[in-house]
Amino acid sequence: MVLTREPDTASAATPERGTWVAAAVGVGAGALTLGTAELLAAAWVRLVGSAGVSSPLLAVGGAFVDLTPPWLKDFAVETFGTADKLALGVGMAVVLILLCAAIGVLTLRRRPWGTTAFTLVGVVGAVAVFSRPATGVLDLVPTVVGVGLGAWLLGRLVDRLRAADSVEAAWAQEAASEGTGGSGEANPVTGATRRSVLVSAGGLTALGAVGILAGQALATVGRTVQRGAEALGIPVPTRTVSVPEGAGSDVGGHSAYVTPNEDYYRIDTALRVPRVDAVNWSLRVTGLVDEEIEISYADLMEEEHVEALVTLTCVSNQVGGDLVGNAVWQGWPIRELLARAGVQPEADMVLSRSTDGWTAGTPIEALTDERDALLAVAMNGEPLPAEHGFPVRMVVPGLYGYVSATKWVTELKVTRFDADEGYWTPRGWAELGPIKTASRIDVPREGRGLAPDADGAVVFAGVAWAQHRGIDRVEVQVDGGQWEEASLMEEPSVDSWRLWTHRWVGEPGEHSLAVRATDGTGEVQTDISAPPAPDGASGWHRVGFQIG
Ligand SMILES: Nc1nc2c(c(=O)[nH]1)N[C@H]1C(S)=C(S)[C@@H](COP(=O)(O)O)O[C@H]1N2
Ligand SMILES: [Mo]
Repeated sequence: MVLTREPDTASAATPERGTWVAAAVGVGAGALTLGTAELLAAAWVRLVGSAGVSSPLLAVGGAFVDLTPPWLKDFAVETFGTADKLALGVGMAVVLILLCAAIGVLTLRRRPWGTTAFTLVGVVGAVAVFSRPATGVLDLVPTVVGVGLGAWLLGRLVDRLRAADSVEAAWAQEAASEGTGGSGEANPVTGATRRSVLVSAGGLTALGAVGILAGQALATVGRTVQRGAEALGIPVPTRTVSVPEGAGSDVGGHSAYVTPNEDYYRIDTALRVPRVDAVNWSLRVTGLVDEEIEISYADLMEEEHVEALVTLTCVSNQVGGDLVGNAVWQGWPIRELLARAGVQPEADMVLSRSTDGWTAGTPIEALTDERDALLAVAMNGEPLPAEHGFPVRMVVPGLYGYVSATKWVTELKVTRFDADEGYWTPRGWAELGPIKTASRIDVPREGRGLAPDADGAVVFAGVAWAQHRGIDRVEVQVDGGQWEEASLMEEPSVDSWRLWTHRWVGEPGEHSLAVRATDGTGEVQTDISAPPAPDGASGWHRVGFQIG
């Protein structure tokens, strides 16, 4: 029996079909690699107790997020909003599947090149793991084991495919000369058929997928984060806030004055929400201080807490966007902690760091002046939700989140702007991030109709914010006409947003509406349009709507 391939005499479809099977083999080997690595990584965290990232998927995703240029971050937030992490996951899956398929085909054509390429992709994963904060050599084990297993399987399955291919080619040749069919039988030496190889590849893909999913589930499930908050109890604040009835309106579609925790926007670079145990948490104050200090969660619970109404805003928020939310925060003023450590006169910045290595650079005045810059432990009367920074985060009125609102905070380094920089600064965002005066139309929504009441009137409604300066006036303009002053709801805090409404009588048909605010210093919101990067979007929010 002739077992060498003769592509010219065999049927033309033969090599092409082998190519598809090889692609499937590549995908199967890749899936099994990741399944093994992700499962091992989940177990690894518990076995070794490493604080680093040993999951290659998380590491590559995290490295990608860290390397994302500002225009791409902007595009992602604009296009996917807070689903940007899901979009990243889907994008990574597509790229990996195509890459593995290509490597499978390469292995069929040039075996050593293919397995080398596979290993190289694994090396990229290992480098990503090693680049993550708090990662050590031991964290490489899951990736190395996964890649080793995957590369071996890839080689083996491609060998079986080649054996099956050559015997099928031989049969095709026989069939061509004898005029009878003979395909589908097993290679007498290895027992391999294309079908059996394909089935193996499918099995590996399924097994790998299960491993990946189980790994993710295992890494997040069953880790109680509220431990400590419950054990130690959050103290009653010495100064509480009460939200007056008149801060909100009953206009349908109008933002609630206080944003419920479950509706609060979430923005961070963490691909997996850090699960920090309050009992083991501590915060260190380091750098340009008289004495470095460290406090535990229990220490923090013994201090005098205050409540404050503060609206957080993301610098990535577009004009009219929803990356903004208002909450009652409870915590201990940061200035008291800094005073205890003793800030040296040359310091002008605090670099706050979270468990996952993310940092923010905040001007020291914002943390030491009279404003309610807090080490917050509760949000709207509940311990911080994990995704909003449990057990402790920073909340600083007047500054965008990227320069101030560090979640899962564990270190405050007192330093200087000429010596240190926060996470986003080298990535194209401004060093300083004061929040720009902004206003938004909630009602009507773009393109919607408004039904006039018996008097032919409709009601517009929205929010305006200029944290720590306050909002003094909101005006609306219909169809480019006169600016009309809107009614302002009560303003319990200059650090939070202010709701507004406006009653308007107009003709049925198409209209356009614009809004602008004036802050507490008398400055009118600019109509000069700016994109979010580098220091926050500006311009008036406009919507088109119909009456009737
Ligand atoms: N640890 C950590 N804290 C972080 C971030 C982050 O990526 N990591 N992002 C900041 C940004 S850009 C914003 S806008 C706020 C958002 O806070 P929220 O998710 O509670 O709304 O968190 C800030 N704190
Ligand atoms: Mo942000």
